[in-house]
Amino acid sequence: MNKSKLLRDLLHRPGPVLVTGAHDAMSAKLIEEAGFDGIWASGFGISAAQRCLPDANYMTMTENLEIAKNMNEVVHIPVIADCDNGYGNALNVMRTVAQYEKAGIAGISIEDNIFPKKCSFYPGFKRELVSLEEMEGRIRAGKSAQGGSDFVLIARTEALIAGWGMEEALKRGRAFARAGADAVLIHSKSRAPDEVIQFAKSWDQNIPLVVVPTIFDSISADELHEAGFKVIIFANQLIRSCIRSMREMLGELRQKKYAGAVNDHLVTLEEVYKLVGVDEMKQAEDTFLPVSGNDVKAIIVNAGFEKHLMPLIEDRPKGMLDIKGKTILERQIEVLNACDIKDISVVRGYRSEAIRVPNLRYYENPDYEESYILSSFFCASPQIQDRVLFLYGDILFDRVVLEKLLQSSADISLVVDLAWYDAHRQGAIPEGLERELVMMEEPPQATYRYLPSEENHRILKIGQNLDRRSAHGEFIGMAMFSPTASQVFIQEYERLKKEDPGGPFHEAPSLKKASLTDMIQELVDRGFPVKGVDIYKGWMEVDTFEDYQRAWAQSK
Ligand code: SPV
Ligand code: MG
Repeated sequence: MNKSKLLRDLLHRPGPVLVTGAHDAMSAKLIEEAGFDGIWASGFGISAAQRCLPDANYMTMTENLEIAKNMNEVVHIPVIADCDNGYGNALNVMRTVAQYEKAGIAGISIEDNIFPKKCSFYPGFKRELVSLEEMEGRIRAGKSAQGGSDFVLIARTEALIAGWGMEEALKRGRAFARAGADAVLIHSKSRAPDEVIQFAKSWDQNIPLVVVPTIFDSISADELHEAGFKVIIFANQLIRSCIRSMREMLGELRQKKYAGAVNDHLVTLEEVYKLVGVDEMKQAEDTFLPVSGNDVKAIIVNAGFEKHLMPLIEDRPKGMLDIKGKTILERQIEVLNACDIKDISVVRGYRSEAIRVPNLRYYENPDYEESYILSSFFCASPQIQDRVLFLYGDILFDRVVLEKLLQSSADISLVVDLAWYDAHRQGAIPEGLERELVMMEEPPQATYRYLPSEENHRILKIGQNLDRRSAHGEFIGMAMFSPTASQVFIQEYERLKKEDPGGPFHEAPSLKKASLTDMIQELVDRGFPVKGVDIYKGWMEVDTFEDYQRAWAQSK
C-alpha cells in the first residue's frame, strides 16, 4: 500500500484532514482506532515519551525514524513524520527524505529552525531561524531526493513564533511553495487563532495549508478548515493525557498499595490482548506452527481382561502385547511423545504388574472385572483437568491422526474413521462385529471422491447398538477434551454416580459397566456439543487374534 498516495488522496478529498500526534506504536494504533485520518509522529511527543528529553534535536534522525517506522507498521492510515529542521542543512534533508520515503512514511515536515532547534513553545530561549535561501535549498534538495512522485513534503515556518511578523511569514510560505513544497505549515503560539486565520486569508498559493492548534486551542477543526486550512494536527494532546492518567493512577497506587484499588483507572487485560493482536497470533500459530500437545494430559486405559484373547494375554494385558519388538503401549507412547505429549497416565487392572514402562503415571482399577472403560478412565480422575486425551489401550495409530485431533479447537473432539462408512456400504463388515459407531449432523458424502472437510462434524449419536444404516463412521477410541469439557466431564460423572439408581446407563447394563461412548452420549443428550474429527483409515484396533496378526504384518 502506498501511504503517500493515500495522504495525497486525503489532501484532495473535501473537508478537513484530521491528524493526531503519536509518540509510539500503541498511541498510533489508538489514534487510528479513534477514527483519525492520519498520524503525526511528533518530535515533542517522541522525545518526551521515548527519551524523557526536551524537544531540542537531542534525538538523531535514525532514532526518530525507528519510532515512526514502529508506528507505520501497526496502522493503515498515513504517518506524517515531524522531522524538525531536517536534521541539518539541505544535504541532511536529502538523506532524511530518502530514508523516510524508503521506510513507507507518507510524508514529513521540515521547519525553518536552525539546527539544533528548540520546541516552539519553550519560554526564555532566543529563537533563530535559517535564512529564506537556506530553507528554499532544504526544500528543493528534499524534493530532488525522493524516489517516487507521491511523497509529501510539508514546509513549516516559525516566523510568527520567532516574532518576525506576518509579512515575513507570508513571504516565507510563498517562497516554500515556489521551491516545491507540497503543503505549508504555519505555526503560532498566540492564544487566539487570529494570526493563523489572517495568514490563511492572505494565502494565494496553490498548495494546502497545515495548522497545529496547540496554544490557540478553542477553535474547532471545522472552523479552521473554513478559515482555509486543509490539515489540522492535534500534535501533543495524547502524550499530555497519558502523563496525566499515569500520574493519577500511580498516586493512588502508591497511597493504597494494592492493585485492585486502581481498577477504575485501567483497561482490562483483554483490551490489551485485543489491541496487540493476540487473537491473530493464535490463528497464525494454529495455521503455521507444528501442532504441539505439550499442554495435554493423556490417559490410556489398559485395565480390561478379554477372554477371547486367551492364551495370548495369559501373562500380560493387551497393551503389553509385543509387535515386532515393541509393545502396543510403547508404540502409543512413541506417537504421543512425537506430538510433544509427555504427561501420560496408564490405568492398569488385569495383570497390572506386567506394565512397567518408565516415566508414566499409573492408576489402578482393582475392580476391572466388574467395571468397564468409563470407570477405568475415572480411576485417573486427578488427571482429568486441563486438556485431556482419552485413549483406548488397544489401538495403533498414525501420527497424523493425533495431529489432526490436536488441531481441533472444539471442547470435545472424537476421532471418527469415515472408511467404515464405505466398507459397510460395500458389505465388507460382517454383521455382529462390535463397533463404536457415530451418527453425525453432516454425514460424509456418498461419492467416490471425497475431501474430508476441515469443519468438524457435530455428533448426534454414539454407541455399539446404533442402526448401521444411520451410522456415518467409527469412533477409534481417541478423544480430546478442552479444560472446560474436562471439568464438565468430572462434574457430570460425579453427579451420575450420586444419583445412580443402578439400572442401565445408555447401552450399558449399569454406569459402572459403561463405556466412554455411553458417557459421551449422555453429554450429547444434555446439549453439550461433541464434534467428530474425521479421518480415513490410518489406525488399527487389536481386538482379536486376527487383528494381532494383521498388526504384526503391517507394523514397521
Ligand atoms: C511536535 O509535535 O513536535 C510539533 C508540534 O512540532 S508542536 O509541539 O505543537 O510545536
Ligand atoms: Mg516538533
